Amino acid sequence: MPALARSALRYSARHEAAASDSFADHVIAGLGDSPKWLSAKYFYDAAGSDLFEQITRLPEYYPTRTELKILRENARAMAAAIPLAAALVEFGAGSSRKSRILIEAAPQIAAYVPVDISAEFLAQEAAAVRRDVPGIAVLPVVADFTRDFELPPQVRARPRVGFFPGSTIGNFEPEDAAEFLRQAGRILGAGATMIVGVDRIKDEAVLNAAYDDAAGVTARFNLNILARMNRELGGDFDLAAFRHHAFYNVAGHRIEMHLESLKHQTVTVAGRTFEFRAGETIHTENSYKYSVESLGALARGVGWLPAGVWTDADKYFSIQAFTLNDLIVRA
Ligand code: AVI
Repeated sequence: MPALARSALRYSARHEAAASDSFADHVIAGLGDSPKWLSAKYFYDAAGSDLFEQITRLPEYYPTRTELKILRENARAMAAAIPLAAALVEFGAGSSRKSRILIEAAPQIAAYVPVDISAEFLAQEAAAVRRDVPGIAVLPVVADFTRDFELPPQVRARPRVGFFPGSTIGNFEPEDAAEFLRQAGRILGAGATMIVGVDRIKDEAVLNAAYDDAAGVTARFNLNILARMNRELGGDFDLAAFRHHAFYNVAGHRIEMHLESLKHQTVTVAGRTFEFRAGETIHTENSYKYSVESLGALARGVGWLPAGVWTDADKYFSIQAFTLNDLIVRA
């Protein structure tokens, strides 16, 4: 299951404020709005998480394999940005696959702190890292990493390095991404470093293909949210009456994913009835793309100063390091 699956990732603070934490309330708020929307976090039930794993292996979906390649090829240089006896704090621990590349290249990392909302998944990952990397203190924290949480007391005296791979930051609205980075600075504290993986702005055709693959896996991933509403909220969505629509919004620097109603129809879900015009869409996801400069500017605005950039030959993806400007944080 991907990191995003288990974290209570918000589609946007505005949308979050419109709905409570329950799926039913969220659906009622999102489908009752105009234009209609649903939070991307609801993609990731068991079926959706499995489909996302399939997406990461698609020929068109370059982000996962490109980030792994950048990590493998530059792990030593990244290790140089990690202080002696540091604690590596991973926001949304994923499968720890990416952290392990850093941990292997940087034996000075003394503690690994994966932060995730799923206690069961965290315990499994923590046990695996303890088994494979003797000598490292593994200190999992069960928390929603998009909200405030406390680091374990054992790492407070250590230099702290945050790690947020996977371009998950791109699924936040930019103001929420800035708020996340500001909060990460507060949690990690004075002297911290932050390493962020992010998808870059690139040729529209490459982006469009990555989110509308020939095998139709991303379409199934998007449509699964309708199936999930049918399963969990007594919905009667006819999946054949909607189509996956993904496109790069050039001015907004983001991929938008929508589900488009193919006809005029009425759907019942969560005990309510919603009308769809032919061609009307439910906006299900934004995936923002950043240049090195635009992520740098966003981070700088909340106190993080650029400290390193690693990328691939095609300039498709970047991993960027930042250090905390303690003066701004204390102000
Ligand atoms: C998890 N996240 C970074 C993915 C992305 O690329 O925005 C989710 C995704 N949506 C469609 N394909 C992949």
